[in-house]
Amino acid sequence: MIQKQQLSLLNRADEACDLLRSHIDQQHVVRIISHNDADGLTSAGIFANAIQKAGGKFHITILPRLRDSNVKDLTKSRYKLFIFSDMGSGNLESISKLSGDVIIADHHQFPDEVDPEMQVDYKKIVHVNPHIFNIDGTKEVSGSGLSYLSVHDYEYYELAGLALTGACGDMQLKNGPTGINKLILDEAVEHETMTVKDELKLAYSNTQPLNKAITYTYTPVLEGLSGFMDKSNEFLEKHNIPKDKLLHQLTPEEYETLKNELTSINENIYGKTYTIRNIRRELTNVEEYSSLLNACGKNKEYTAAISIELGKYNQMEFAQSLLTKYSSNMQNGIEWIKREGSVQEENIQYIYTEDKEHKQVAAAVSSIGIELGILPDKPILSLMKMDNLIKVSSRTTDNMVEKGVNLGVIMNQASKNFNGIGGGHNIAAGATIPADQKDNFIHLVDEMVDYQLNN
Ligand SMILES: [Mn+2]
Repeated sequence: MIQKQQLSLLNRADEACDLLRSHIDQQHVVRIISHNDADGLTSAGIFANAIQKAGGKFHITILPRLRDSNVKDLTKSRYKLFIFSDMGSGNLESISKLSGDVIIADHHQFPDEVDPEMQVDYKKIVHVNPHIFNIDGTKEVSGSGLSYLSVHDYEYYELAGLALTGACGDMQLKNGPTGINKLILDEAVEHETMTVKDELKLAYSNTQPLNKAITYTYTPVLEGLSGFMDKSNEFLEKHNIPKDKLLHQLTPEEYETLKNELTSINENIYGKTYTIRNIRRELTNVEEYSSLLNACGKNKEYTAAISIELGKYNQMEFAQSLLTKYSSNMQNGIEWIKREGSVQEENIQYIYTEDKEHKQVAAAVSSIGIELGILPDKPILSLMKMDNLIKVSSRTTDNMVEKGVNLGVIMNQASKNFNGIGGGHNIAAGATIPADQKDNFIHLVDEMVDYQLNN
């Protein structure tokens, strides 16, 4: 059933689609600007696919963050339609100065002082953001979902897979899709472009042999196996399951044994998986697909990501190699955490690195470390040195959020204190600060967490 607020959001997205259609009809090249993570890459991919299918042309730029200066650079260009996806809601003021029409498909919170319905006389701005309609943009819809809604009128239901892949990349499917994500999935199942089935939820199971797939599985954690290649090998050997096979290559008996043994370690390892139909096997599982795109994004290989989304597979092997490299980086990162642990403050903990490969995975590894029980359940900062700046990524658990921790608020306020910038969600947030303020920043964050826990 569609709720009233959801209907308002869908109507807004339909306005975006009408605007897009009118520009495609006039043969205008559409300028797409999107984010460099899996959600942003699928957002761009959805618009690109839709425009291509509708006979139009586009030009994509992928950015790690949208700065007002990026928007300003675009004011010189003569495009008639700009699309900002998975970003843009925080830059409405500068976006309103662009000469062409604008579609913003973003699920991030916009600043309080901004009017999300801002309009300018000489052009159209269609702002598709769930927060305008009091819909939770953290859990119920991602940038890719909003992009999908913004091309929905074209009825390209095969693009729903990208929408769910982006939502997965933004961790919105952890407890199954809800809200708009659920609407998109249900409709895709109805149109037979996606299926939901119960499966072993092993990481990279369509591309990595079982011993690696088991070792690399952290959601959920398989205690004693996740992160331990030697233990995973032993486990498979003991149960007579060939470690070099892919999951789908197992005989029914082997699969049954594996399922029984793994569910006895963690029953959540068997459950709902979301599958895209009529696509290469490597891309069928939304989680695996989002990891692949994420690996492309982390390596700034945006062309590889977008071309794969468009169904051109000449860079597929290359992208796969990036994912393999990324997952072994993750593995090394876990080893690093196991070896060195984190530095303990009273209410928080932190890890610090200057190593290029550790930087890529520090944030992910920090939360896995807590889940594996290697690190204590305290909010964790990953500090990554970049020249004279430090990039901070902070993560915590549902448990700590329930106790009052809100990292988004802390990263925002603490970074401002040292002339940095920051913000995000209660459970995961980030900041950038001057490198020489590292210790002061850690100390302040520690105090702020203390305050949130005790007030
Ligand atoms: Mn996003």
